[in-house]
Amino acid sequence: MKGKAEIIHYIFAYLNIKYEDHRIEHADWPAIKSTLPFGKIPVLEVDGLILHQSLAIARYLTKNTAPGGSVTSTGVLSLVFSDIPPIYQDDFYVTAINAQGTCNHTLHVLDDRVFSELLTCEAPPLLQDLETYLEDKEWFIGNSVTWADFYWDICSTTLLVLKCDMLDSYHRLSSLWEKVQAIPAIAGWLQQRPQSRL
Ligand SMILES: N[C@@H](CCC(=O)N[C@@H](CS)C(=O)NCC(=O)O)C(=O)O
Repeated sequence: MKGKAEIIHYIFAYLNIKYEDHRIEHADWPAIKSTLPFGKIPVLEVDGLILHQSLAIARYLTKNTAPGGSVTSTGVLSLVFSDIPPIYQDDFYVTAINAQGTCNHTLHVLDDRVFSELLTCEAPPLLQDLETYLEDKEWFIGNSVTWADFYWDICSTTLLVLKCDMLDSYHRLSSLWEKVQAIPAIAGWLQQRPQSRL
């Protein structure tokens, strides 16, 4: 599984932006959490300003760049980012981490029934919509990769950890996932990224 920061790592890798990556040890987290806006990571410090919320940071970093997509893609971006996030929402995500036994969160834990309903009832129609939308296009939006494709790739990685046959019926989405991972800058990041469970 990959955490909320992963989209930012993909964008940094693709745009070849140099950055300092500060990972937090579990024991240090409570003290750091209280200093952060909304008590969550990732945050990105730019010229002394602390930016937070992973997708807002992604939009900021890709503004006016090719992986940001074009203005006319706004509708499509909202499709991707309104429909997929239910699979990747904060509450769902925390539950998923708990299910994996990787974390000790006690807040916002959904029960197993809600979790499995999300995976088995809510996710398939969303995936089918995305599969249909993708049609025979190479990328979700326009003629080149955008961060919508990166985001899809990261969502897929997590979905497959949670349910390994999750994408079996969605061949276009599966091949998009593979295509993103084959982009040299992304492949390079996948090889060099820390081997963490998140
Ligand atoms: N809405 C935030 C949520 C970020 C989030 O859930 N971060 C998790 C790690 S991936 C976190 O900080 N968990 C620790 C905690 O809640 O104490 C975003 O999208 O950036």
